[in-house]
Order: sequence, then C-alpha cells, then structure tokens
Amino acid sequence: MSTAATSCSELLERHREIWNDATEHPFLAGCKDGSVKANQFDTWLVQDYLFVLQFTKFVEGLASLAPKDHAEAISGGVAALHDELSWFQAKASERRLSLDASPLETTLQYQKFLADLSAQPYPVQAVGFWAIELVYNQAWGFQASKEYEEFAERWGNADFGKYVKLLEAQADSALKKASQEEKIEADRVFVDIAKLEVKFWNMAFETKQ
Ligand code: HMH
Repeated sequence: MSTAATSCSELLERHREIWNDATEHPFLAGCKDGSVKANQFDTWLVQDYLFVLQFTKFVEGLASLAPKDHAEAISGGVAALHDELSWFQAKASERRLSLDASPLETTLQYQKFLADLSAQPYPVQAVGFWAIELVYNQAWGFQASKEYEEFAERWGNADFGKYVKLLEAQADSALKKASQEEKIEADRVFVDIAKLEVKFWNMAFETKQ
C-alpha cells in the first residue's frame, strides 16, 4: 500500500529503520575510528564527486522551478555545490586521485534517479532535495579521526544543519499544497533516496584492493 507524505518529520518517523541504515554505516564508523582503508575512502571520494556533478544540475533545475520565496535558499545551495566541486578536486589531487573516472553501477543508478527526479513536480523535488542534504548532515555528524576530520566537518557542521532545517521548512510548505499523488510520490522518493544512500556506502565499503 502506498502512503502519502504530509511532512518531513512524518517521513523520518515512518521510515526510521531504512533512514538509520542510510546514516549509520560501517564505512562511516571506519572514518570515525580511522579504520577505513584508503582505497575504500578513495572510491567514496571519486564516486561522490561524480554524484555531486549530477546533483548540482538537479539543484540548478530546482532553483528555476521553485516559487520565488524558496528560490534564494536553493540558489545559495547551487553556489555552495560549485564550491564543493572545487573542494573535491583539491582533495582528489592531495590524494593523487583522478576524477576522470567512470561512475560505478550504484553511482549511475543514483545519477539516473536524480535526472528522473528533475521531471517531478516541485513538492516531490523539494522533499528529495531536503532528504539528500539531511542524510549527509546526519551521517557525517561525528568527530572523525584526524585524516577524515575535514570531511565530517563539511557536512556535519551546525551551519549546514541550519540550512537543512530551512530546506525542511520549504519542503513542508510545498507538501501542504501538494496533491495526494504528489504526496505519495514524495514518500516513494524519500524511501528510494534512503536505499540509494545505503547502496552508495556499500559500494565504497566493498572496494576490493
Ligand atoms: C551520495 N548523498 C551523496 N553524496 C552527497 N554529497 C550528498 C548526498 C550531499 O548531501
């Protein structure tokens, strides 16, 4: 049976189990205690760069679709994502990694999901955008071991948390005006994002030497 989303907090409550799997993962535990292997981390770094390339396009599309009073926060997000892409390039070069890599299967799947999400009505996209930012804010919200501190800080910091809260308020207001079909679609998108995030951590964690 399909369920309809009426608010972000309701989605988090209803899908707590899969959400926990998306925000707590052995890969992240490895960044916390330093036991993650360099090749596992490097897979995540390169693949996440490829993800963020597509995610930036998604958010650019969302900024042009959003109602006027929501567009400012989203455009701020676009600017931050452009900075983030440069930051990924700097981190990759420090680690002697080429970003001219092919997306692995899960990355391709997530990129395709984002392209499809771009064709959805605004409320569905607003919920997806919020969920994709929240998952990293929560997942990286720990004191990481020295080598990975900067990564956890990027998404786990309090200002990013405030930004995610604003996205939640925007998604909630969009949901209030959404049709029943859109609310059902928003629920499905939220669950799909949680599942894709789990697969993304798995992809990095399962890197072979
Ligand atoms: C896989 N999900 C993934 N990568 C990211 N950089 C974000 C979300 C951003 O929040």
